[in-house]
Amino acid sequence: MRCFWDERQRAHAPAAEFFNGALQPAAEHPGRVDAILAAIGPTEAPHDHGMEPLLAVHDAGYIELLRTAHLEWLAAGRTGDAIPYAFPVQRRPPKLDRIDARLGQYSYDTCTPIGPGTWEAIYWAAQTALSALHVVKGGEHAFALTRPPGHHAGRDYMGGYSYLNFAAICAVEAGRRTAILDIDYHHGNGTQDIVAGREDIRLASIHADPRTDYPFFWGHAEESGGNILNLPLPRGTEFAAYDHALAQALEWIGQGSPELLIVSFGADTYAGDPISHFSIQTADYTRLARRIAALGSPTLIIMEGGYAVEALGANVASFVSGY
Ligand code: OKP
Ligand code: ZN
Repeated sequence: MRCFWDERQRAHAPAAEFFNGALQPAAEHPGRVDAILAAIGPTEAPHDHGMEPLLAVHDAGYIELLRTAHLEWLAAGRTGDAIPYAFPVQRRPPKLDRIDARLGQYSYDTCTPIGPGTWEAIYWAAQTALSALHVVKGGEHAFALTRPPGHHAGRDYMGGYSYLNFAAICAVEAGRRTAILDIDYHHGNGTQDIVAGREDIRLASIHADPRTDYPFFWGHAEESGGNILNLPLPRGTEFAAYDHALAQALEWIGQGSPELLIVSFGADTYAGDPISHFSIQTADYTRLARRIAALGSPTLIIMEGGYAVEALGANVASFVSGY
């Protein structure tokens, strides 16, 4: 399988994330990709497809914030990464200039810091995904090694370590009947918000029940309907139950006869993941990938989460080998 990666994605290197009432070492760090690169073999560098595909999905004001927030943060006399702390829950924020207000307006959590290299990393991650998409439009499968993840980012918000929604950007750019299968441990709320109601894109997601797990406010079974299918599973879920949900998701996806499949792949369903609670084993990823491959659609695999760095390379290689 052709694999795409760009070194500039390393430029996003958050020092810490605010979680459980304290600053913690960031779970999403550049070391994750070293493990994956060592396991998957040679990669290709992306072409630059420019801003247009990004602006087809994301709000221009939000993109402007992503590009400039860290400079404004420094200009305000701050050090370190920009982190929001106040959020406009009244949903009609006045137009404000202060950097803290702007950060809050375009985000929903405190675990998604913007550092000096964040824009460069996410821009090239998007280009990595778009370059892999190009190959898939030609009928082959491809893997886009993207980081930080993207599936929590909405049209005009960041959150969950995500800033640009690579899966949604590629689904919209594809211009075909496209299915997105999100198998990260966490519900892909950003993808759901972006694609909900679209005739040309369906989204099936298998994830931890949001009654117990992040992102809490999205991903409940009752949100299914139209082009969205949510299959939440309890903490502790093992291969058999997961595989059953996957069969359901694939049957529903197949009913839409997709010309192209995008897999938002998170290896954080792994039993040893430090921030997640499913029980998938390394060898299971090959079986899951085989089942997905049997759908028969050219597939773009986009990397989302996966934080057990010591097993991450083996888990990703196991999944990719199933294709
Ligand atoms: C991103 B992706 C734990 C904080 C948990 C954020 C989870 C983001 C997951 N240190 N909150 O879906 O893997
Ligand atoms: Zn995740």
